Amino acid sequence: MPAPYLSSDEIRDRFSRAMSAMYQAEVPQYGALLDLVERVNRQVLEADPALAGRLASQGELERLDAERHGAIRVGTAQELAMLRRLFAVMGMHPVGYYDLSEAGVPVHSTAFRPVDDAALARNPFRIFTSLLRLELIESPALRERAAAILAGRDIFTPGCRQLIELHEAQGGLDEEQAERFIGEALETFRWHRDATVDLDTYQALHAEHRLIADVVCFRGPHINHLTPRTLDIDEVQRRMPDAGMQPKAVIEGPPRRACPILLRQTSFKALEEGIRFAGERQGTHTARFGEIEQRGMALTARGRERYDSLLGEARRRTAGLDNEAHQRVLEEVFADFPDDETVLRREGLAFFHYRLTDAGTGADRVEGASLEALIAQGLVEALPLTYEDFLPVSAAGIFQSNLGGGQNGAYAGNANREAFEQALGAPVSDELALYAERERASREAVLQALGR
Ligand code: OOG
Ligand code: NI
Repeated sequence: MPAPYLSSDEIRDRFSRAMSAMYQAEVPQYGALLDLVERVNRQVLEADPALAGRLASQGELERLDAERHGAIRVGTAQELAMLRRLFAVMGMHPVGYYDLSEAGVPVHSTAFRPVDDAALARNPFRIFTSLLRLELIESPALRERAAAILAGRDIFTPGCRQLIELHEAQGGLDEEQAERFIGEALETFRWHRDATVDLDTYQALHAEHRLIADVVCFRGPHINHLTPRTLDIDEVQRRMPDAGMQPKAVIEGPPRRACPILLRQTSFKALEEGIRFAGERQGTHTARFGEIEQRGMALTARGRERYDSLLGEARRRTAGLDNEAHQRVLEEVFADFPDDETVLRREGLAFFHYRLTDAGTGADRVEGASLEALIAQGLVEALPLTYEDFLPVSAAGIFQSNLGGGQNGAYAGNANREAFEQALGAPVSDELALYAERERASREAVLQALGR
């Protein structure tokens, strides 16, 4: 009998742990961030037994500090398309299109992530993946130089390519193959102290944009950060300096709220690291950092529109403010956004998962009652769906805090989802449609269970 295949969830789970171990060994300060997050999470749970109970009942406690995402940047369509096949082995599929040119960064991006309820519950690990847009480089000579350097590298090991093909051919990987795949795939994300170019070339590309140098001058798309989940992002931000980390100036995203929405993020700034360049002259490169995130509920198109407009209003008033003042302005502006689960649901601002309560599970058929009535009767409960994606304005803030503030307004207005999908070799899923479908399926299931 052939050996059974591992589930893609299992492979993703093992891969994310292996990636975490590799990154902690490569960037000791990231290990210090994990320790700080762990301490703060423990204190939050001690101070809030109700929260601890809720997380325990959702099976969240064991893997609280496990990474929720990482990020890489690649240089060519071929690299991106192969990554799509690599991530598919782990049940991670491209969701969403993010145009960062608007924020002065010459990339566009997607998130490779699990999509269904069970896979997300098992391990929601995702990778924010950006494709460099050489076409936005103004100088034809520099553009051609960069393209030629990229054409000369292969970011995948031969073993990795073989195992991806094997997975596609047989529909899975057994234990031994999966372990080999994880080891080979990890090589793509490893840091290389040796640049593939000399310092002059690096500096010429860096002068156009640091990100271009980061993508073009190395053998592979080193993982540039990993991001654990914190239960109190404000506290971790406050304590970072004492733990020897320099936090970015402000926490990105919405303010602290009773009903958290979307995603709040902050990071410690990228470290300057010594690089061995070809030739005599040597130098450094600044790319790798550590980030933390706190996720809230996914918003509907209507909720998101409100969020974007309030965030825009707040940003007109927060330029140059420190984090405390920044958060105060956000809180003031977001006072207009409902902060009550029932209101958010009734006004169609957020997505929910419906499930039977214990009373609902034991109940007889209920004729003709609306979902609202079933909730009022205590037979059905609505739990907010967690936001699983990213926020372009926040992502731009993270990019910029690690790029020495360098910006280029000339890149703006260049969204090109079609070109991205063509490079990827597949369409990206619409994140809102995914949440809507999960909500719809849960609503159907409870209505059907109650015999309507
Ligand atoms: C990705 C920055 C975006 C996030 O969490 O929004 C990101 C990068 O720097 O490559 O990771
Ligand atoms: Ni990130």
